Amino acid sequence: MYTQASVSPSCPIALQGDPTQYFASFGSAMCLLPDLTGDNLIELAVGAPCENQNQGAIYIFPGQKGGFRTTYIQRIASSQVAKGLMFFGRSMSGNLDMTRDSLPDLSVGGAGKVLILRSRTVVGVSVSMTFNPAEILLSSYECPDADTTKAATTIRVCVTCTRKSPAGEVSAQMTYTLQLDAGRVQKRAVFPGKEHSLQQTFPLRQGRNCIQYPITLPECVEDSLSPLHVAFNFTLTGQSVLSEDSPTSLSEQVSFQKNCGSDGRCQDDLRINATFGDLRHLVVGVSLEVNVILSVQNHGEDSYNSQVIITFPPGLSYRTVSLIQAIFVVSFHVSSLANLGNRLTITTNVTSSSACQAFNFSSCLLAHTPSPPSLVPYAPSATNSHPG
Ligand SMILES: [Ca+2]
Ligand SMILES: [Ca+2]
Ligand SMILES: [Ca+2]
Repeated sequence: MYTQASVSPSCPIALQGDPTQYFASFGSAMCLLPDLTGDNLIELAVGAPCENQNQGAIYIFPGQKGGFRTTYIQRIASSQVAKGLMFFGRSMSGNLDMTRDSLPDLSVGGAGKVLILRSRTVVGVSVSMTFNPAEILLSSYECPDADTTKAATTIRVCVTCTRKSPAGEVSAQMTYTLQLDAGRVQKRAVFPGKEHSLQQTFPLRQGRNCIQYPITLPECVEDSLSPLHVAFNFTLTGQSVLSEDSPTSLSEQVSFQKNCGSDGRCQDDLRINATFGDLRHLVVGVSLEVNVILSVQNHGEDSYNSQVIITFPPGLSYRTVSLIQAIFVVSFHVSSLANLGNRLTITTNVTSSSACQAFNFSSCLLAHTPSPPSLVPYAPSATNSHPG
């Protein structure tokens, strides 16, 4: 009696090897492998024995829920395992442990040879970074009283390593880099040895592996608003391999203590004053420059991201700003065609991220704008002629 098989002919996914390899005979041999990646899902090995002029190669496709990923995680070419071996990958068997380490091996057949490829222990890592103290204290950074030789904080990085393979030894070297103020041009902090970054290698063991370093601030810190970013990056070498879902970097930050009282909130009280100095009259067409003298005072707690916005009429164009002792001199060019009327008004506004409200100040100056002359030179138009 004929019974219809339950195999469905539909093929929702297609696996593919190196797309630049033609006549590869991809799929000549296939075998299922026990989990190699440490996620408890089986893998698939596919042979392509005619790749590279019949030298051959094999591909490993990782398992995923309901099937296999269509992108391979490893390609092993014949030239990587044996010199001159032809048709590598024309037969395969994956359910064996020839090396007796309880980790699955894969035997791959070629022309006249069978090779055993052994799998390695997969390890997963998680990384944590802490600082002690958790905040850089005012006494460590606020000049002139700061003791810049003492550690401002101590960083501790812990790497927790777990074996993801069901068996096997963890054997790996971790090479890490730690960077202070990563991505910032003006670095504020250093490790012992006065370096902004350091690189070290240590043998990674199962369980917690911790390192710690003191961090010092060798100079007065001007920008205490931006926290100190620390970047940790690492690579693994050795017999064990890192699982796909493990991180290879971590970035954390430590803030500077704010000088803003017990409530932890900074409330500044900014005032601004603007004058034109001794200048009493501005004659448009005669004075080509006008200076605004600005002074900003803070009557409250520390101010952050403080900024001054100056509003000025058309006809003036901003030139420079210079700091002379505690005042700013802002220079403007005055166009000889500026139409200022009889009064030049400049509005200044000071604000910050810690301000309750912005503070405005307007200053004005008598201006003399000559009236446009009523007589204009007569210029007969050469083009305005009527053809006869
Ligand atoms: Ca797997
Ligand atoms: Ca084995
Ligand atoms: Ca406060």
